[in-house]
Amino acid sequence: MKVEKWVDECAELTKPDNIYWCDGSEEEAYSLIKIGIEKEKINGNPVFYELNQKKWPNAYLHRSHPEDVARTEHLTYVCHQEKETSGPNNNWMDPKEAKNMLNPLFKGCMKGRTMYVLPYMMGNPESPYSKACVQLTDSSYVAISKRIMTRKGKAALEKIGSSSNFVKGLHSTGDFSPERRFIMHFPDESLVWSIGSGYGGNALLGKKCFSLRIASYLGLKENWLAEHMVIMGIEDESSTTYITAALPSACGKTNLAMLNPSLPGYKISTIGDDIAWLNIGSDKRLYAINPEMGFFGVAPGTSEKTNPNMIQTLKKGTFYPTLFTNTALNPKTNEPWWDGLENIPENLIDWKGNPSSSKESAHPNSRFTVSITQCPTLSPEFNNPKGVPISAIIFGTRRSSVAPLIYEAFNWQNGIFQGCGMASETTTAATQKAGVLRRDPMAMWPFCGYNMADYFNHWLNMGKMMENPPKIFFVNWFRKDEGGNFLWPGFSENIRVLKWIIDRTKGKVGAKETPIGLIPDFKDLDLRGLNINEKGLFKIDKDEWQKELADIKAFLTQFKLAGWIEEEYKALASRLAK
Ligand code: SAT
Ligand code: MN
Repeated sequence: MKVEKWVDECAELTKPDNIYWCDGSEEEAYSLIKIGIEKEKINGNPVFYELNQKKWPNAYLHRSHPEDVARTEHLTYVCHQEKETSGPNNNWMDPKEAKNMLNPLFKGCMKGRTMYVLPYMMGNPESPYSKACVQLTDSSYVAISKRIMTRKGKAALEKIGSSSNFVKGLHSTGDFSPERRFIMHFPDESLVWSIGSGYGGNALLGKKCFSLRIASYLGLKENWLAEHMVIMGIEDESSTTYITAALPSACGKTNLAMLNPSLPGYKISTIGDDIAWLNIGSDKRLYAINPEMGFFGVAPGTSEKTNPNMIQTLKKGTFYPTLFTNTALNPKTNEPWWDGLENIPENLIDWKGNPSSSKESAHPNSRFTVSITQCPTLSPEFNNPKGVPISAIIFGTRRSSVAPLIYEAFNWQNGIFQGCGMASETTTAATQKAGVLRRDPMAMWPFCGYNMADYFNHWLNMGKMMENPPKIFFVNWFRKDEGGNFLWPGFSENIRVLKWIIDRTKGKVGAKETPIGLIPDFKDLDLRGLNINEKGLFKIDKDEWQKELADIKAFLTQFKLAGWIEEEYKALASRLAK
């Protein structure tokens, strides 16, 4: 269906007062901000507040509806024709039934409001891997966020032309009620319907909904991968090595993507902090592009110390606005505040708009939305249509015990198997209890748009299609000692771990074999100047790992698994039994 016809149909259903086609221009961004400041309301309050423009140029504060602060995984559905195709990892509803259920919610939901038509590209329009999309929304916050996070504007419409080949997203904030909130994916139609939330992952439909859930399914059919990954370059004295790293939400991907190396002689370049599309090039190597144009990162903990490059990015101020969502506000200076910035001011306004003096006055999942073009470490390869060649893949978890700081898989198949069983402690990025261990294969549990049993095989097959598949590594920055203190300093010191990874990809250093994989010889891991308990960081506790084995088994048995997974499982069990 052509764009205009689809827009008309959606307008017929939702009945907006006006329809506004966005062109992605600078003036348009200002006029949308103005609408958000002066006209549109959420819960009776303005959508945007202007912040101190001297200190935070072009920055605005947004307070969400208080019940709309994170992804809602229990209200997110992937509606393939068959339940089996969605798998045990997704909520499922028959597509017809889903539309019948949502139709009454969308009916007339934009009365008295404006429908913004947002044409946008995921990826450089010049890239064979990019995709053209159109999102409809009744939220100025979403319209502006998409300008920051995607390549919004005419290029997408030009790309689409008169074809019906584009990704469709219909979004309304509805009445914000979690009772009437649904994020519904229809992969067969490359279509998303989302209602009841304005939160990033629920409402910016180019992000998790398309670039991961729907794109992962396209990837299965077209031999590529859509992954929840950082893409970065690490330059040493001889060359730049590109890697990707998958970590669950709110586990430090943004900090990693632009880390400030503590070791001399290293330089980081940033390509992406959340999503990687991985394709096999004509030379049979793996290449990564970041389909996004911005960062949607967690504010609390972001500081001069943990991520100076992000503070610079946020303060740069160009014609892209910068949004702060649900941070606290220092009313005296009209600046955003969260734990991590300079000392706590005497008086604060918390994320809900109430006076506060607490360190927790920003919501733990409060976020910034900022253009990647403002990042001082942005890679010159960011716009390369081919992407960058990947030498190593990292799977990272947040675990206070069990998982060592770093280890390397024995080979591709072994690495994919261990990726399938990986687990991480939950965070506030989704409305769930935080700190609970859950299995999160490749950090994709909430984002894989089809049956994960098929996803595991797809990963294996991708390896077979490459000539020299990247080496696979596992990291855990979050291990703690008996006293509950982190064993690893993290942040800029993570370069020490990345250095080992690069040295391994270049064949410069050996490794020690353990039952779970290869760990560094301590002489090869540069820990100079740190006071580190290596034994604690690398301990592989037999009892803990026996329990881990049982947990992995219990998790994997919900899938119909191919033989290679069982083989790898048995081999791991027997190595651990020795
Ligand atoms: O889902 S978001 O993209 O809003 C943030 C995250 O959970 O990774
Ligand atoms: Mn994410």
